[in-house]
Amino acid sequence: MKMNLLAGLMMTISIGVNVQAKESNALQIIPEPQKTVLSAGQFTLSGTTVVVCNPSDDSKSVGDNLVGIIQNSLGVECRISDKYAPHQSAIVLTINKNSAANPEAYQLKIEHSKILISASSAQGLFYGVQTLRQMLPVQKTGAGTCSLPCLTITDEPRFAYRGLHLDVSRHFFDKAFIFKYIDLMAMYKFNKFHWHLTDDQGWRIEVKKYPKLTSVSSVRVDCKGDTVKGFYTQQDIREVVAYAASRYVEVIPEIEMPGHAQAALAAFPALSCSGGPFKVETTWGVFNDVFCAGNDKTFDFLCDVLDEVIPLFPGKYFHIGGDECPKVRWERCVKCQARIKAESLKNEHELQGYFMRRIEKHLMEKGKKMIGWEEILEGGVSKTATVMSWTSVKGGLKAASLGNEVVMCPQKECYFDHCQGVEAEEPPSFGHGQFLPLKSVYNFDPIPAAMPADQRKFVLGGQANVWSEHIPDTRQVEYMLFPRALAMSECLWSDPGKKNFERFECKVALHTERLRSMGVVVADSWNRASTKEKWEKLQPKGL
Ligand code: TNX
Repeated sequence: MKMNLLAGLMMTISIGVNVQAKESNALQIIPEPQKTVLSAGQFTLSGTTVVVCNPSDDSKSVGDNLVGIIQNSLGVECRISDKYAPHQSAIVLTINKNSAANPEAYQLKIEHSKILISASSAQGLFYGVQTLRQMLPVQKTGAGTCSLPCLTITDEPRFAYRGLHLDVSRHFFDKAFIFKYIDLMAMYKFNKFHWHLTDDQGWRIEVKKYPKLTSVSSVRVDCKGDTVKGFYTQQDIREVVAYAASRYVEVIPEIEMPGHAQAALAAFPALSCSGGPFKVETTWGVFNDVFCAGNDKTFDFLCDVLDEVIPLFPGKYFHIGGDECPKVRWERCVKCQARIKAESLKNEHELQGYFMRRIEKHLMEKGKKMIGWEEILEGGVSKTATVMSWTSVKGGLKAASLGNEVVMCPQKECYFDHCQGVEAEEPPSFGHGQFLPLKSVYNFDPIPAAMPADQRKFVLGGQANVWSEHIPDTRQVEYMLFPRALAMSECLWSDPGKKNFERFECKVALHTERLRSMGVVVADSWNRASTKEKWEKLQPKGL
């Protein structure tokens, strides 16, 4: 009898837990945590809950962030305290400075009367808070209270580099949107914002020494006669960088060279091989007029630009582009040919190598690590450069075999300007026939199966790229980003062994609701029969 009672009791607990689990947001975290152990009971979060942190370390700023999140969700303002009183309803934030754990790792423990979030750094603590945030009600309730199931989450990222990119050259998105972008990134534990600031169609960053870069290079009149313009002042940039830093996001600026430079050449035609004239480009593609590699004035100009831009970005990396640089002008340029001779280079590809290495030297003198698109492998790359592999994973495989660090963003899985459903049912996107549905993103692994085990350590992580040729406004950026960014965040953070697309789809439905309630546009394309059918059709048939 006694045994039966106990068994019955156990069953009630386990049914209780299951029912609770099914209904709870707590088990629908994106990116999926490494380990979640559910236990019986629940914690009630309310206005009387105290957020406990140590005023003498960075837990205080994370605590302030948490108070804001709770206020926003439940409509109550929790008090911050530096002392924990037993039996008080509390969320205790602790930084264990002496711990050798990954600074991005955290533990989140929900008990009956308190929640404990601990990490070895404020960044880890911040991620614990982001996880807790996803457990709060999806809609702002203003109810003043909510229940959370008792559990323990032990979590850390798979990759240190978890990037999202945004092209602000082809279309310009203002500072307010960049803040929103960074907020959304942080919510899903991305930590690198690759800001594509210059290209043929627009230069978007103020350089005081060269005011024409903004007065001329940031303005174009498109084929419909509409003016597309905009740039960030240095003050704007400082604000964005500080905002990102408070959310543990490093901003990586990109200044494109030697190709994709026509906007700059429109203002400074003397830095090209032919001397111009040029206009800020109004169509899309790859253009032949690039910076002249034989003219020392090109390097003087670029180093001046870098010298002004570098101090605005305290992060480790600086992106110098390097992609899609046609060599036709260099082939016919007296100065470029003289440079090839003087430097004993074999051809124009080696001239590109010379260009990149000369710029890298300057960056290194200023304490920056150069990162560039895979074409920087052309004509010899230095060991210290980081390579972004974009046309496929091949560039990344080659870079890793040379011992260079790699960020994987192969277009087949990481180009969010590509169509996410059947083309006729989607807004205009890049190219024709490009198809990148949610499921393909979800199946992305930054470590290709073909990569030898001893080279895998060179893969820092991955990134999704949002090129904006066909993205005229911020609503469209959000549409292209979500829900695919959710899949990318799992690819970069979570254990690939635990991937399960059906489970992920359920989470996406919940997160769609949450994001929409925050005013974010989220595409439904993944959930259409036509998208699923197209995806199935494209799968290789079994043997
Ligand atoms: C290739 S990726 C480019 C961009 C385009 C993009 C469109 C890369 C390094 N270059 O200039 O915007 O394709 O998908």
